[in-house]
Amino acid sequence: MADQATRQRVDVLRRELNDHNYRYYVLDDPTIPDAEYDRLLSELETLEEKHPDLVTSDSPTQRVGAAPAAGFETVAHQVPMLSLANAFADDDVREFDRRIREQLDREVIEYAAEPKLDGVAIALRYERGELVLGATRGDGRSGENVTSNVRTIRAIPLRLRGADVPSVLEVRGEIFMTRSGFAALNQGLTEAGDKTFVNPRNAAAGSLRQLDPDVTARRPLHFYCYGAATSDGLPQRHSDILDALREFGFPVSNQVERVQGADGLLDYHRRTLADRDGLDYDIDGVVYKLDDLDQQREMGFVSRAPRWALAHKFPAQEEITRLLDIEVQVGRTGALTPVARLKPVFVGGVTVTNATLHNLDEIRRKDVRPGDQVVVRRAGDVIPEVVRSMVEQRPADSRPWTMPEQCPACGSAVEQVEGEAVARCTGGLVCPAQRMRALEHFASRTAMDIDGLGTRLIEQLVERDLVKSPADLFRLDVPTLAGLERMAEKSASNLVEALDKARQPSLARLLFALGIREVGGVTAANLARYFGSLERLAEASIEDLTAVPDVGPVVAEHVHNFFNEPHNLEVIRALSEAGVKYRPEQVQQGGELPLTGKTYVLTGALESRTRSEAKAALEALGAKVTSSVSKKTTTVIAGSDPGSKLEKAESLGVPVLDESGLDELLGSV
Ligand code: 9MJ
Repeated sequence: MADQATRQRVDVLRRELNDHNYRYYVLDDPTIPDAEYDRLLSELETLEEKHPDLVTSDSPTQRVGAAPAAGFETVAHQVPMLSLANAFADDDVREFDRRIREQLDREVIEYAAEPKLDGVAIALRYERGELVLGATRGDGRSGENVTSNVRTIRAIPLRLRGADVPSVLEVRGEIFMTRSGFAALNQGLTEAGDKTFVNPRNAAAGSLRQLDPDVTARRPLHFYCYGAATSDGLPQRHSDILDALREFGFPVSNQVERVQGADGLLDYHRRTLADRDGLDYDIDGVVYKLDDLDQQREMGFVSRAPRWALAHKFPAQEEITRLLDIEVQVGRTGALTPVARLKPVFVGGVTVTNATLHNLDEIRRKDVRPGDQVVVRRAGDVIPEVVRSMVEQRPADSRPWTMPEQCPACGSAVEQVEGEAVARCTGGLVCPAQRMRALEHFASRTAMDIDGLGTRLIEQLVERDLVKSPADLFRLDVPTLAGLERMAEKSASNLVEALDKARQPSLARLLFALGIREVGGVTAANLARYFGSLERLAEASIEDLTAVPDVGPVVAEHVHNFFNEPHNLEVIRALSEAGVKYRPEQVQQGGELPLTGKTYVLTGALESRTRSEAKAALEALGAKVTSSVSKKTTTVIAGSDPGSKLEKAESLGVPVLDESGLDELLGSV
């Protein structure tokens, strides 16, 4: 007798499996990967084997598949559609071959080996050469009549080719969706705001079970055949039957091979697994079949699976595990990447403990939260990724994840620029994750131009903790440097000399050397010329900054964020203390062009030009054209129906010109 706990477990498993079956077969919307379903089913099978008194007629172990959905007529298969015994390990395959050799009393067995397509099994009946019925597998004895949908699949011939066709032929095969077709379909569904499919197999199943064949017709479905229900009038070897079916007009995978013995089977499995990621369709294993039909008959069946065939599965590419935490990694450029820490899980042939989550947008889109049960996918050599969360299993008090506001490596503020997916640490100069790169840039020829301070040397200085921030460079002395690898007294004193020389950079060089995001040499020179000193630049508002030639709102935000980070101000102070004094710049807010340094705002409709033409004409004369009015605005140019910008100009006392004024301005300068 089974104990209470076992009874309860059996009940739970049955309920869950029935739910999953319903979701899979009726709703076409599974919530767990196949491997997880298989595990639950095999757990139930094991328990029922141990306790036969617990078996009930409605147990999911007592049938294959589920009731057909309303809308399709049920058809009985004249020859049942078989299922295949599964193998995962090489030993299972050797055992399969050993049993056949023993029963047939042969030394070497010849097999047909085929890829195992991951789609929807289908039976196609041809009478007098014409397609009369397409039926799904259903429970193997009867399935759904989906003829009108099947007829829309162009890979399936409506009439057999050739003059000499059998009076009745039933062909079996797999309808599937290509990966590229699946990606395109999902993209279209996303754009239309519709629900997407989880994988190509579900997309194929969902497409085939559309009640409107027009919808099926628009889906990128494909078909490969892998056998016939009867062999009347057909060759006596399975591989020859496939050739004959090809002649009748059916697509057959070009990966079908004839191989010998267990070694031949295992070699085929290895080669096909290696090819798996290069294919444009999903395969979840390979299928071995005794090639000789007489030998097939001799081997016979156990329950509903033939003893002459075996499905040798590949490792699952999707598994479920718990998302223990979302951690943030800081890259060399300061980009923050969220990384999923996972409860270790065996997927795609390896144990996975981390997976990428890409960025915050991605996490939000997928609504992935720490503590969730998540589906992890690892295909081939691709980095494992979190595909989705099992939202329905989430505790009620769970909260969405947010990006930390401080860099986990250095504590500096994190910036998330509008419209950019990536969040970044603003402490490039002090952040240990970015130190190497920041120092390399600082010392480089176009920045501080410190001769002799190359990557190798910086690496040593950072590794030995001799240099944490740029100011530390200027405190290095000859004995310390001479003690490093590949350094001698002479090269050490040369470097100290070079550092000394670098103590008087131009403001532009120093600014560029600080490595502010998106501030290249030209922008640094413009900023230097416009503000004249670091102090003034540090105090500039976003608006002040956008008045500088070449500086748009994004660069302005980076500069502003940089000077608002106390760590960075500390670095600048330390540089000054270490004797770095930049040469002051002649402030030059008017440049070479007549309107350089002037800021205009355009509002309302213009008559003789569009607003963007007017903007281009002003910019060509060195002006900045911005979209909002402030007291820094030189002049507002107002066309007809100007709206609130004109009001704002008037309230701030900013001069206003009409279009004829603009004509004069453009003509007069
Ligand atoms: C698939 N799924 O590719 C069979 N299959 O043969 C191949 N399925 C099969 N053969 C007998 N290649 C029953 C199922």
